[in-house]
Amino acid sequence: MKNRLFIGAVILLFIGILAAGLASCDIYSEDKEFEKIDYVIGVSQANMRESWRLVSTNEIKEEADKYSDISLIITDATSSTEKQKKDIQKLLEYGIDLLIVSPWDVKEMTPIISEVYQKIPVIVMDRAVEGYDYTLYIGPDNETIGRQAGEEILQLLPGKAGTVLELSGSEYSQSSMDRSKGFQGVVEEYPQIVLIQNRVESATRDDTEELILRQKDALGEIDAIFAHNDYMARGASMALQQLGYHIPIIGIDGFIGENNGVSMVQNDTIAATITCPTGGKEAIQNAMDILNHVSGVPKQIILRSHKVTTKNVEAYIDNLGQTTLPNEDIIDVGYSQLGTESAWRLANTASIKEAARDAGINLIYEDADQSQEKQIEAIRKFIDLKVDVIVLSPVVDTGWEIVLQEAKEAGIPVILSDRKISVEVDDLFTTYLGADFPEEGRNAMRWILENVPSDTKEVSIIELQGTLGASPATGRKNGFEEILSQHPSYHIVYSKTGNFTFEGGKEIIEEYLSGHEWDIDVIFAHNDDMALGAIKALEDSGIKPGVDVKIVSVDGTKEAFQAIIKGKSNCTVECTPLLGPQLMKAIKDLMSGKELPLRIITAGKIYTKEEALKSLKGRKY
Ligand code: GZL
Repeated sequence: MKNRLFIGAVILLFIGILAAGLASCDIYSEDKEFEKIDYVIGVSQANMRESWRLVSTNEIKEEADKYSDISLIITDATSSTEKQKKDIQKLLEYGIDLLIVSPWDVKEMTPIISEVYQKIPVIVMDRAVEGYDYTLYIGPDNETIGRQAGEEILQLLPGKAGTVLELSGSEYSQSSMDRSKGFQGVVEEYPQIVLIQNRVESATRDDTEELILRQKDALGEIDAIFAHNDYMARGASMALQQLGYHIPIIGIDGFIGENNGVSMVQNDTIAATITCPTGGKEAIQNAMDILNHVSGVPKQIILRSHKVTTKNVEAYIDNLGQTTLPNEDIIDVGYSQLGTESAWRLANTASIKEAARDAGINLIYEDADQSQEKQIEAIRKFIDLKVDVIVLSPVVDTGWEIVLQEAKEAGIPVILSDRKISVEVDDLFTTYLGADFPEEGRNAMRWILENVPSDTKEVSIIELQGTLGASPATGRKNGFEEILSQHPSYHIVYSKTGNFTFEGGKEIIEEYLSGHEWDIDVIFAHNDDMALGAIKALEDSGIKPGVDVKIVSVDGTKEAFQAIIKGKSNCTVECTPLLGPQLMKAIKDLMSGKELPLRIITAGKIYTKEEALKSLKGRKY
């Protein structure tokens, strides 16, 4: 908590500087008494030119207004990385407690943000920096937004045929590239659709209007236009109006208010817009949880976007006005857990049961012993019981469409906990809460590169895979191989599934030993239990695990820590099973009418001997 006099001095100093016009920053603490200010939150905004950023900043201010004990200091980098670096330095000098930053140039800002993260909590918004050196990332899924725009453009083309003009933003804009990827992924499935791409570097209304006017002779061929934001959509619409053309347009951002996307759909200026939420409100809500050390703050919050069309615009606007009411009733939750195969799973179940008890939520628990059939039966049982919410930890990622469609028709929302599913339509579940599995696999291979040299001999790796078709196994394998493929002197020479169990890991090594002279440098196990099984098999054969062969695994269980401390294993990549608090918060938010993010992503650290020694005492799992 800050010294109140100090905070008062900071704010007065800032107002002084502001008055002198020496800084393009703004104190935002209207009507707040300095002596009540406990936290100062610095906001480094990339610019205040783009309307999307103005909306983001206003949402931050509006949400901050609800807390009497915080003050904001907002800086405007005016789209300059050099200035953003200076702004952040200045904010640190004024002693802010937490930084919210929307980076202008992600690559340039990553090291700066990483440095700040060593000192105070950092919330990154809108554009994700590389790696995980921040407290929380909040942003949209631009590839999904592009895919939604593609699905909408198909509705505008009779027979799914015609010529589409895509007006994209700067080639240096990650969000624009992601939107194009999602959009083109849809339209390229239809050979009768011809796609013409034009880039508007500034992504502004005026430049778009000029571009369309310049292209007036070619407009006769165009059947629909997709613009990467609503300002460009408006510019295109203004040009078409001047030229007397009526071509349907789809935009992105979806704000309310004159000349904004939703209002343009409402008055038929454009055919549809895809909302791109800013996360400003969520940034302040999570900032307060972080500053008050509330448990369950995730690593990433990926916000949900909606298609707003002439058909649903009125309902969309009505729904926006819905206030969220705290849910006082007992919430009944049907929870289908996949099994008891590992220490991770046992800790995961315990965390969820404990959190449900603490939250006063009635949890109806069904264990499936790693059987998808039993999970489907459990979901049908929950539907018959008319529970409020279904939580599913899916043993594999396919084969869920039918039963989840039944839940949807019964009006019961489904939350995916821990593992993902692959479904064509993304309205069969409300949100996914779990880890970034490919990143865990990348981290495992990065550790090998740093700790197992290949300069004198090529490195042979055995991979102990998790359950085939399960998202953590698929994701970790893909992430591991993504890095491996860049280093030709490292090879996976043997890879089998141990189904995430101790016995499974042990049997793979015994099988390998029965047919080969031991020539393995590293074992990569998709979870700690299989690594521990492998250690047993190695010791039974007189091979020193952790010495004769390095071992890296995933989960971060205390048993893995103990093996690492004894020198029998070398590294474990944490994947927290303690999802209970976040899951219950999501359920309560859902039941009070709040919209849940598309994905809530947890993250973990990498533990070797030194970190394991420091963290073993008090380890919860
Ligand atoms: C990961 C989880 C995996 C663990 C294994 O989220 O699904 O399943 O890594 C567990 O230990 O069996």
